This record gives sequence, C-alpha cells and structure tokens, in this order.
Amino acid sequence: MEFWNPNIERLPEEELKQLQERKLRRLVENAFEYSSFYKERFGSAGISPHDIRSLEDLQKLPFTYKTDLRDTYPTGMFSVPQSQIVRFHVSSGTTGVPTVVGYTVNDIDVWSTCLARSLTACRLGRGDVVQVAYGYGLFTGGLGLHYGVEKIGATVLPIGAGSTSRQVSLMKDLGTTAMACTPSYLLHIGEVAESMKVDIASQTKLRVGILGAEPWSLESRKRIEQNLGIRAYDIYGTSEMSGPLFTECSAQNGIHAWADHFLLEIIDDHGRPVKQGKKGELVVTTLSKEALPLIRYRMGDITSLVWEECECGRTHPKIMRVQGRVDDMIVIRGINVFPSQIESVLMQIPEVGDHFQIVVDRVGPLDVMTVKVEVTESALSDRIGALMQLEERIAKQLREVLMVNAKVELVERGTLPRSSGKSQKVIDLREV
Ligand code: DLL
Repeated sequence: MEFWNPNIERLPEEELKQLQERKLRRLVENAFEYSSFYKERFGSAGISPHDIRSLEDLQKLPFTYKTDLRDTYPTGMFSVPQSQIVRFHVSSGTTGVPTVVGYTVNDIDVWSTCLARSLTACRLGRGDVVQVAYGYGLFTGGLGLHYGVEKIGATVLPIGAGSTSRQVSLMKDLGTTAMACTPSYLLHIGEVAESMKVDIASQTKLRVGILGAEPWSLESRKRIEQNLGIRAYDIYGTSEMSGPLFTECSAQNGIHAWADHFLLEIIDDHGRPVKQGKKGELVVTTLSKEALPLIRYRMGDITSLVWEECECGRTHPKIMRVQGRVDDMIVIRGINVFPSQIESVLMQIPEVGDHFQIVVDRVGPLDVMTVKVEVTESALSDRIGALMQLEERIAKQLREVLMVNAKVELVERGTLPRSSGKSQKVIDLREV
C-alpha cells in the first residue's frame, strides 16, 4: 500500500493551511478555557482568543519552553483532568527535573495514526515483521512504534533495547524485515552479528531500518545501508509532541510532518521566522493533542522546513535532517561545533570505524577538543607510520570543516562505549 490515508496525505497545501487555521483557533480557545497555565501566559502577554484568527496571528503568541514543563512538574500544563489520562510517559530527567507527558484515548489514537501513515511511507505493511528495539517503558520510542506497527497490521516483535545477541538470533529466526532502533544501536547490532558469524545482508530478511531519536549523518546512513543491505529511513519525534511520529518516504529526502496535527515553524536566534529552507530552531504547535497541548513550543532542534509537493505525492511539509539540539552545540574557542558535523567528516573516511567520541577539556585558558576515533581492523594492522598519517589526515579534514583544531586519537575497534539507546558522543570535562 502506498498511502495510509491518501485523501489527507495528498491534500493540497492551501487546504491543509485552512484546516490548520481552523484547528489553531479552536486550540487557543480551548487553552484559555481549560488550561490555567496558558490562560495566565496569554493573559500576561495581553492576548485574548479573538486575537488569533489566522495562521499569521500565531506570531503574536508567546513561546513555551521545556522549562515551563519542568516548572509546572508534574502535570501543571495538562488541560484535562487525570480521569481522562490513559497513559503517562516520563523523560529520564538526567539533565534536571523530568518532564511528564500525558495522553487521552484520542491522543494515543492520533499518535498511532501518524505513525501508521509514516510506516506506510517507509513501505511497511501487512506481512512485515518489525523488531522494535527502542526502549519500552517510560521512554516513548518502544510503545510508540509498537502501536503504529500494530495499526498497519504488520507483526511487532517487542524486544526493546539491549540483549544484542538475542536481537540478532530473533531477527534471523523470526524473519524480521524492519529494525526500529537508534542508528548507533543498529551499527552495534551489526558488529555483534559479525562476531556471531551472521551476515545480516545475506542471512536475514532485514530490508528496512526505522532509525532516529538521535542525530545521524547522511554518511552514516550510507554505511548502514551498504553494510546491512537495507533502506534506512530517518524517524523524528519528541516525547513532548507524543514520541516518534514522522519519517521519510521512499524519496529519503526529508521527513513528512503531518500538518493536520502539527503546526511547525522555524525561527532564528531572535525568535523571528526564517525563510523556507533556511536553518533555525524548530517550534511546534500541536493541533490535536488534548491532554498536553503545546503552543509555540521551542523544541531546541536545529533543522529547516520545506513545504512543497514531494515526488512521492505527499503534500505535507518536510523536516530536513536534524543537525542536533541547540544545547548539543559545543563552543570551542568561540567557534560553534555540532557533533553531527564531526560524524559527517569521519564517516566519509574508509579507515574509520563506526564509533567515535568527542572529549572537550580546558588546558589553562584554552579549550581543547580530542576526537577519539575507532579504526577498522585492516587499518589498525598498518605500520605505525601509516597510522600517524591517518591521524593527521583526519585532523586536517576536521579542521577544514569545523574551522577549529581537533586532536585525533585513534583507538582499537570495540574500545569506545556502545549504547542500546541514544549514544552519548560528547564528554565535556569543562562542565565537571
Ligand atoms: O527520542 C522520540 C523518538 C523515539 C524519536 C524513537 C524517534 C524514534 P525524546 O527522548 O523526547 O523523544 O528526544 C527527543 O531527540 O528533540 C531531538 O533532539 C532528538 N531526535 C529525535 N529524533 C531525531 C532524529 C524521542 N531523527 C529529541 N534526528 C529531539 C536527530 C532526533 N535528532
């Protein structure tokens, strides 16, 4: 099946915008009526529901932030009584107070419907076996994908994250056709399969990867696709929006964001809208969520939006590859560096393995960045001189792209930590 719901997925842009406008008006009216948080926030900005008539009026509304969710922990931003909440998800809270997201019956239905459209766009359907290796439980990845897979009538294998050799054996024994996990975890599964003498490309039925929850470069995609013999699709979502929601289609050129349920903006450092296609921070307004509606929520992710009909026939706007979070950016001697830029350089170098780590420290007054890079086994067997040349070559290529010096340290394959979820690429010792 090509579309889950062709009528809505191919609705002309103008009609989608009219629908968004109607839903936005209702959202703001409801927020005033049912949410003490928004009533106060809009009230202190001098806004009443009558001020929001068109999509252009959205600009009048104040932004909301993750800090708002934290300040009102646990449920101060909810718009429905607890009796209507059928599920909670909670962030890990490793960087502060956790954030709690609640869902009504309808919220869960909208979430799984969005995923049903997205998974269909990745050419999955009845007969597929989808191994969900995102974490189940308070993280949204596992359960989110789970309901989407069941909705399209495919078979779900709810293994969750971890037990890597079991991932490989079940993939083989149960005929998994799609893996849903973080890209870094799939690379690790590939390594473990190799150590088990299982060649995923020729000995399993795997043909699709639904990979996201962390930034990954186009170069990593190329490696994953080539090594495993699959099509790797990017999937985006955040717990505040519901969880995993949107994926690429067969064109693999941008993530279709379902505009009947989510209204997206990209803003610059000053909070002003940027031109279509220009990079900035993603801001999300949820048009259908009942329990925890978000209005102009600063997502903190750096990306761009393109709204034009895709070659697949879908008309909804596309989120282009997410470069990382505003707070992932490392500032080295005043120069901004994103881990995804480093990944992109490294993954183009054939001698470089699949894993790396960035360590930032301060020596005296100066920031020093060291990139620890795993090298492939064949590169490691080279002479010392060749390895030193490789180190220099990597440092040179990094300097050309980042405009800042990085010390490169080559390490043996298997040395750096592996993760079954989001990988931690940066260790910033300046913060300790
Ligand atoms: O990571 C939801 C999810 C689960 C998405 C499974 C995709 C697959 P959070 O834990 O709230 O939710 O983290 C959301 O992860 O703001 C981005 O910074 C990052 N992120 C998610 N998907 C991508 C992606 C889930 N495709 C945060 N590319 C977001 C880059 C991503 N970053």
